[in-house]
Amino acid sequence: MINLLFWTTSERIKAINHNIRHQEDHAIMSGRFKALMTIALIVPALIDCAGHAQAQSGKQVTVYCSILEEQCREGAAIFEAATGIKVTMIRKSTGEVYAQVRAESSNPRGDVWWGGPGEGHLQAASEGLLTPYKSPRLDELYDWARAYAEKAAYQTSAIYLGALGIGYNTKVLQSKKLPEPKCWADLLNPQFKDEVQIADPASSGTAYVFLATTVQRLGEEQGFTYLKSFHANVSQYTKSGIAPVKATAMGETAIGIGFMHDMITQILDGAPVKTIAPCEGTGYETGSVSIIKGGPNPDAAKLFVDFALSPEAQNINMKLKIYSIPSNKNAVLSHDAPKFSEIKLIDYDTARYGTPAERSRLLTRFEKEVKSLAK
Ligand code: S7P
Repeated sequence: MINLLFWTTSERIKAINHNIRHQEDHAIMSGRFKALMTIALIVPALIDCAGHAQAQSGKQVTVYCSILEEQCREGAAIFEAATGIKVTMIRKSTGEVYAQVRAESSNPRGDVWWGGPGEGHLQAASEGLLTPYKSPRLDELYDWARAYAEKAAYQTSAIYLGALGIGYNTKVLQSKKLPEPKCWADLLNPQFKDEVQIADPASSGTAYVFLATTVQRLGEEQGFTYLKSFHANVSQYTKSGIAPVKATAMGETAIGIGFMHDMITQILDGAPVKTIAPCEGTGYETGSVSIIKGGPNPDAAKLFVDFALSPEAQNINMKLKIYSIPSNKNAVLSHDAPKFSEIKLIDYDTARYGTPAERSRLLTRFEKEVKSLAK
């Protein structure tokens, strides 16, 4: 078992907010400067990678990808072009990748696990399913991200942060004469019966962050009381965390629970969606990248982790308008990213809720006591 004890929670929040204020200041750069900076950062790095493309050709790497499909595809294309290493990219939700890595542990097929909230990665680390790797890129990361890797004994590293929030479709609420929710407590309003979508925490890292946020906010017993009432308003538990966000944008559900940056992507695409950080405070994810122990291509896996920690990989989000908070100091942070310094965060404890004892137990309890309830 590795020691995953972090700083005290208030130190952690202070460090995150300090770094993020700094990151947000960076976001005030003019568009032109940002564009120049992106070019200045990407071109030399790609030339550098291309230098060893020859040496790497014929090699391959299998990546289990728990960020969004479009991010996975874009990342594979950039990495292949820069290194000559063929990428087999398989997109699955965080809980599904955890289960697959565990099931394949006697004969691992995957090399890298890219993205998704950290709890699944930390559980895999504790169960000896990952290989420690101290990437040279760690020096480029913000303090919160370096501390995360160090405390995880380098079995996983942080690539982004994302705040959990509520999203709602303003047109649907208006047409059904429903109030705009502002707090987690509002979601228990019987008027919202079957109007809320969230993913299943067993498959989705996003929904597990919601489960862990709820029990940290209210204490476990009261948290489960909340979840049971909330269940009455849930129309369906989807497999992936992004599905409720997309359903909200399409007007298929009035309310969706997801990461605020993913709601913002829909808003920027013109969907009639608003997103809020609930008034009681909210939890957040530490998006992670890890090397799978015993994977068939350990050298290529290291190169892929170096890539995932680089500004080039983290700037893919600028193109796709997916504004999670990058861990690399040289990655660009958009004006449109949720302002972490303005969000009321709870003392969210990724390390504790990523232990096998907590994660497996909470998921089993959720399955038995909440999902099994009649509607
Ligand atoms: O990068 C965007 C993002 O939303 O992709 C990940 C993904 O939604 C996690 O999927 P599951 O909930 O289905 O596991 C997030 O970590 C990340 O914020």
